[in-house]
Amino acid sequence: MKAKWMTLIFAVVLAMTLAACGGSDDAGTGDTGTDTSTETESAPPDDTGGSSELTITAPVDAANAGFTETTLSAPADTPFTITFNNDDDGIPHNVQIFEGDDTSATPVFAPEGNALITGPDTAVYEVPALAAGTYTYNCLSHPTTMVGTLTVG
Ligand SMILES: [Cu+2]
Repeated sequence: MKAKWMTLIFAVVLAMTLAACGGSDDAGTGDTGTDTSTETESAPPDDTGGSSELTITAPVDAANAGFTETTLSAPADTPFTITFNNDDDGIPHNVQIFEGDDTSATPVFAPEGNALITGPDTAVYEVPALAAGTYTYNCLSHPTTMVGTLTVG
């Protein structure tokens, strides 16, 4: 009998704890109004300078739909990674990067051996440091439809 009570009390305390953590929007739990700094969500890095861990996704029908991300930014003079998610079942894609918008030039980054990955699959590309500027990225197999702009700065 005592054990059952303990279990019940524990369950109630647990439920209250979870409820307390759950939402910041339901007032009336007796908290004082001084809402100083309840939840400081880890802010994602904003556009200034860009992230050194980029993600590019090829969705289903990417050959027509293009990449999910068509504009990205990365820090200048700093190596960064691109996690490339190919969600396009059975279709090979990749990501290569060109300086400016001349995609007929030699890419400043291309996967080793110009490798394509067939979805569903993920590749992590290690991109060397790039100088500040505007770059274009595309897919080797679908260079006109799968294209985006990378701002490095
Ligand atoms: Cu492609």
